Amino acid sequence: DPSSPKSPTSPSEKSGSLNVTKITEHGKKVRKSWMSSWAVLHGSTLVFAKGQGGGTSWFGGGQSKPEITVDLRGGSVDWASKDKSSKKHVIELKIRQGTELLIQSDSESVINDWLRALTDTISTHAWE
Ligand code: I3S
Repeated sequence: DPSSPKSPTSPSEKSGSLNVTKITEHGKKVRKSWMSSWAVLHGSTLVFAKGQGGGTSWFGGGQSKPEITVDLRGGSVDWASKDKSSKKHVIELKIRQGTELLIQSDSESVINDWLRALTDTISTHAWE
């Protein structure tokens, strides 16, 4: 749609391996369940699909949902405070409807790139 205010060179197209868990749903704290996932950012939609990439075995993940889809519009993202997780390189993503996720990678450059992409995406879609 050429009349769309969205730039065709939007930064919000990205994919890669990330670890993810919900920590809050509908404003209520939920039990952490880290999931090794393949994350795909497309427009303002971010999808975490289970079981592709990562390959680390320390997540358990037996009770994980196979997929998490989030709408980033109106959300916020920043580094997670230390009390949210003992892991390194953790991002906290707050989205609509009282949902909070933690996103983690063992790679500092990977997580830096994701923080930049998510920050850019949220500001790009701020007026929708
Ligand atoms: O915030 P918590 O409760 O320390 O999070 C840990 C738990 O989710 C733990 O699972 P159990 O529900 O079996 O205790 C996970 O194995 C840990 O990874 C969680 O802590 P980290 O610091 O890794 O996010």
